[in-house]
Amino acid sequence: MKLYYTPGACSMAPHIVANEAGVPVELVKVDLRAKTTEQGSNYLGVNSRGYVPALDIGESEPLTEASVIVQYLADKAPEKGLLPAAGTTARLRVQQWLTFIATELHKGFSPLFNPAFPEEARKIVTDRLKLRLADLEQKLAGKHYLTGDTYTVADAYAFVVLNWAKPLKFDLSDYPNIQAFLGRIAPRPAVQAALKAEGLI
Ligand SMILES: N[C@@H](CCC(=O)N[C@@H](CS)C(=O)NCC(=O)O)C(=O)O
Repeated sequence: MKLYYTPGACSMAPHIVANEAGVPVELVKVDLRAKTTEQGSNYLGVNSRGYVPALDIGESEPLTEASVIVQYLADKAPEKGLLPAAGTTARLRVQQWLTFIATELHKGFSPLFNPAFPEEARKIVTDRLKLRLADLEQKLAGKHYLTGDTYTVADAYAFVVLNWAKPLKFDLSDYPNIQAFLGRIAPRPAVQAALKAEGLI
């Protein structure tokens, strides 16, 4: 299975989950500006939306959307416990977090990477993001991971997105629970292997 990724992007969430699940993926690096793969082919031919991640699952259309790809990969190795079984409330809780991360955190942080994003808008987006982070901070109190004591695909996705605070110089010092959460996930071998493979450490 080919996983189309860009170093440090949200595609690192499925990369980490593939490592955690022990599902082998062939990494294909994408240049998001040029919309080309490292082999020089047109990435728009893979994903017409031009964004990563995309996972080639042997069908005519690749699987897209980080929050969905991580579930697909986790379901390949249910014994790893990265995602509760379908039909359970526990699974819905993980999906609730995945949607929160995708729509509130991921899309909250991503415009801040755009140097052309106007300063006024930057403040509005940052203020909203801080509200979400304050809520997350509370929800993490007394917990190891988002849903409790068990590490799931949602934690991997949250780790990747919250880690963007570093390159964005977004101060997380008001959020000690979030910092501790990141500190718990970073040393995981699957995370370290993904960071290494993407050339980030
Ligand atoms: N809805 C997609 C969004 C993915 C996304 O925003 N990917 C970013 C990298 S983190 C990207 O490829 N941006 C380049 C672009 O949109 O052209 C998802 O949830 O996976």
